[in-house]
Amino acid sequence: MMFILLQEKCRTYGGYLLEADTEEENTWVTNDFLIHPSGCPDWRECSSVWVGASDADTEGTFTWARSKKNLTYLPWKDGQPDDLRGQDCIRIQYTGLWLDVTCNDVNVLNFICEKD
Ligand SMILES: [Ca+2]
Ligand SMILES: [Ca+2]
Repeated sequence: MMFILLQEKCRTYGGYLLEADTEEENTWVTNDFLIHPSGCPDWRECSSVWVGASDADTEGTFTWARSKKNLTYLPWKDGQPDDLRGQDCIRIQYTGLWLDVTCNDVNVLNFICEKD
């Protein structure tokens, strides 16, 4: 599963998958790493990024993969999360707003690892 794979990758780097837990961090990620899909050669690598959280354990309650604590900062796009076909993972869009997405999505490769 893509989500599990990315978490493992971050662990091998001695870190963990992005925990954008404040507006400041979310804005930084959005402004520095994401652009509109029309502006990059490969939209899969520029317009959204994975977040290290999911609602796989309890539908509708998103928790950090690392600490299992509930997310308090959740800047969802209008109409999200919609759990479409069982979406349990999150990606930040170039707008800074979040979408719930399928954890198996292999089309989007962009991810950021954090380190304490
Ligand atoms: Ca869900
Ligand atoms: Ca969704």
